[in-house]
Amino acid sequence: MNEATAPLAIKLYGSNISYFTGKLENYFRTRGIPYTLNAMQFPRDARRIGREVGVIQMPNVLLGDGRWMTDSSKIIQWFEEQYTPHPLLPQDPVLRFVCLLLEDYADEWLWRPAMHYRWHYRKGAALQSRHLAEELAGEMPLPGVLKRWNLRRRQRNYTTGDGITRANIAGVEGIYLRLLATLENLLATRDYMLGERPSVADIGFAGPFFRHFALDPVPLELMRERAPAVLEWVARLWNSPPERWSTRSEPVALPTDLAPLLDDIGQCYLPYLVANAEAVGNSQARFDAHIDGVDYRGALVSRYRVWCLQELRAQFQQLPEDAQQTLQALLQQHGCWEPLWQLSSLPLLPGQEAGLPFKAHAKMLAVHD
Ligand SMILES: N[C@@H](CCC(=O)N[C@@H](CS)C(=O)NCC(=O)O)C(=O)O
Repeated sequence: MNEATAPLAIKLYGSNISYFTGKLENYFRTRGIPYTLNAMQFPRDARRIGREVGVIQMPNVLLGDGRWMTDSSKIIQWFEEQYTPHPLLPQDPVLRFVCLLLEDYADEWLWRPAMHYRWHYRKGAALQSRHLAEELAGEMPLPGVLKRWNLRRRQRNYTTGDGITRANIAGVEGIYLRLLATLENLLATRDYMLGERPSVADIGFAGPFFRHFALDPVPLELMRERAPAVLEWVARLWNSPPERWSTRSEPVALPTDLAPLLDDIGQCYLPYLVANAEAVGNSQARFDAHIDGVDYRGALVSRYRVWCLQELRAQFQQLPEDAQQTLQALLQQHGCWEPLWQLSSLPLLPGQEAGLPFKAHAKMLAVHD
């Protein structure tokens, strides 16, 4: 597909403060793909879209030909394959895999500090519960105060329900503070994470950064104080149509200053994915995990994240042998190799991902009861 035959009239359904809606908006803008954002109304749109795609989550895309899509990562991969100009996945197979790994880490591991900062602190929770009540639940015949209260209560699934307790708050916030230092270091010297062109790695990080850390009062203040280059990158990415970057050269090698991110993936994110998959395999609803000195207690299991681990393995296995060898050495160097393959089999639901991005399995929500 080229520009002339691109599925125009793309409608995006979601919220203008949602993590994954923000990720996909950054993708469409950076790729130069026109879309309109529609606030997904509850319960009207949510029920209808849920019937179309199999789960109620956001964002969802309605293509000009009437097809519905869900899951930001698979939607992005679909557009990367279908819509050729100005790709955001590098040609080089090693860089491509690292991009997908960074995207997945941003989607699933940075979700926890992002939810924590939004819903734990009264400042953020009051502001954003009011925003969501007005944006998405305007048609619900309930008093505003009740809508806001319900929202704040429900979003605790994403904080206390995700294993965050008083005892580990410092650990959760440490993830963000370390990340700010790492990103400040690399974005002070270049425009985007891999170099002078944006990639799917930047898009992945836009979920937590554009829609949470640079929007919610507590993490925004920390970013303003400690990481002005990161704040500048958040805005730059939002204003990065292809004309801005498409004549610049693609990165040819992985920048060495990404090392702390890969170390964090090896030390924290992949061990968490392994603990989650073990818990799903044992039919647990919740699990405890000790990750990098931090105890998470009673975190809800996620079927979706079992599939994330499988997806990383599958992406690796599809690569040519020489790229696999180079990657294996890199992943070993950062402690990612062992947890990636630690479990001999993964407790996947049959056909869990087969229908994406057009149909999702009902149990594929990022975090569920
Ligand atoms: N893997 C999905 C995750 C989507 C997701 O979890 N979106 C959140 C909002 S940012 C959601 O709709 N959660 C369901 C809920 O809160 O009930 C994606 O990449 O699109």
